[in-house]
Amino acid sequence: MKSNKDYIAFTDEFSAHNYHPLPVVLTRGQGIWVWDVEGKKYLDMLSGYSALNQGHCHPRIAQAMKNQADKLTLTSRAFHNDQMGIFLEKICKLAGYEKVLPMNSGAEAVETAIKVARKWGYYKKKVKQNSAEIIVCENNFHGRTTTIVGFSSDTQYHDGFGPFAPGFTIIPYNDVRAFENAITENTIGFLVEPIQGEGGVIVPADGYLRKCYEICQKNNVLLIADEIQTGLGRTGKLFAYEYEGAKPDILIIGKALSGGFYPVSAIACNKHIMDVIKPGDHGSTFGGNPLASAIGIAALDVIVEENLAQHAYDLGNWFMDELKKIESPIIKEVRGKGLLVGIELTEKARPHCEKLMGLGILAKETHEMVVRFAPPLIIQKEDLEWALPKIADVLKIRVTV
Ligand code: IF1
Repeated sequence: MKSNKDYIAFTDEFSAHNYHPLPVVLTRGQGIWVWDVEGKKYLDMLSGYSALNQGHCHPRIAQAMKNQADKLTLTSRAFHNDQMGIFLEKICKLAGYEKVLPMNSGAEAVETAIKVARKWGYYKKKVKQNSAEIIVCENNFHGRTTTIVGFSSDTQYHDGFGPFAPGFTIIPYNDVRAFENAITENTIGFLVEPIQGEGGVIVPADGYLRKCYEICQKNNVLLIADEIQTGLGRTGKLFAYEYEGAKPDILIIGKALSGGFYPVSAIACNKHIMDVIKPGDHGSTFGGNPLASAIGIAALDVIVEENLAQHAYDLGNWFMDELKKIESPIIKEVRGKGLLVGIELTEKARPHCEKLMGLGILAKETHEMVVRFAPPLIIQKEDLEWALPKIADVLKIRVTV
């Protein structure tokens, strides 16, 4: 039997080195647990960056995928299929919008939102052609395409990938005045994460999103919420914007939209925005395919029928209260919403993630100093009670001398 080390050495031979994963090779996942190639079991506290809100290999989604995989997987959009309408109706009813444009990766959905917003700007707001501006926030993460990294404030994400698309204004996050002052006659959208995940689980002040929503309404600017990570129950509401009553003009979803089985993403908005898109304006080979749609239908049913948002709300609050009881010289702040939790340390988080791995807990550092805990939303209190003493033991001790 090959060891973790053997697999890593073998894979490194052929793989681009575009990640620095923990030295663990996973071979099986079930619910909140994963196993490595040496048979060791781990509690997954990352959930595929919130694509696995329903847990690994959720049987109901797996069954939906298997049934559809034997029937029809792809038609292209040159023809209709019998699954897409059911899927898009479910999103519209759940999220409260009239129209959906289905895509694949999160970045593609963000790009789609940018294109739809710009076209709305030119044809509905009557902004001068090719002068549309979209306001974004420092520390944003919206994906890895060159348009998107072009407005990232993180040098690593855009170093060496220029030149970049114009038309984006970067402002500080959680600063209403900065947002209001950045609006010009050409501003057509404000693209924002309700909580900045990769930015280090940055939760803005209460009322921030609501005030931005009101400023958008006043200035005829589209509020574009990237809920690819915060959506679908993760923060204790179906969508994080619900905490603020700041319903976006364009909602972007992905990740858990498929329960981790398949890249499925979408944007949702109302007809007066989506009707700027005419046949042939936009699309993709796999967008809205019957397999993705069948998986998405089941993934959404699981989130609703297992009441995952409320569960994340109740358990997340208890979990954060417990984490705040840990007395440690290196814990600077415990923050988050629902089961999107970050612990900011006064030193690098990576060594602590490596120690947690040794204790059977998989977590990932973000922005160097933050340990992110985002377990599948199906996790139970006793599972977190199992993890808490281990987390406390690791985070009580300084690693860097
Ligand atoms: C990586 C981060 C998380 C996202 C939000 C769009 C996308 C993501 C809010 C794009 C994707 C993933 C991408 C993955 C790591 C992970 C990540 F660290 F990069 F930022 F989750 F925080 N909007 N996030 O979080 O969706 O195209 O990936 O489907 O690129 O390393 P995607």
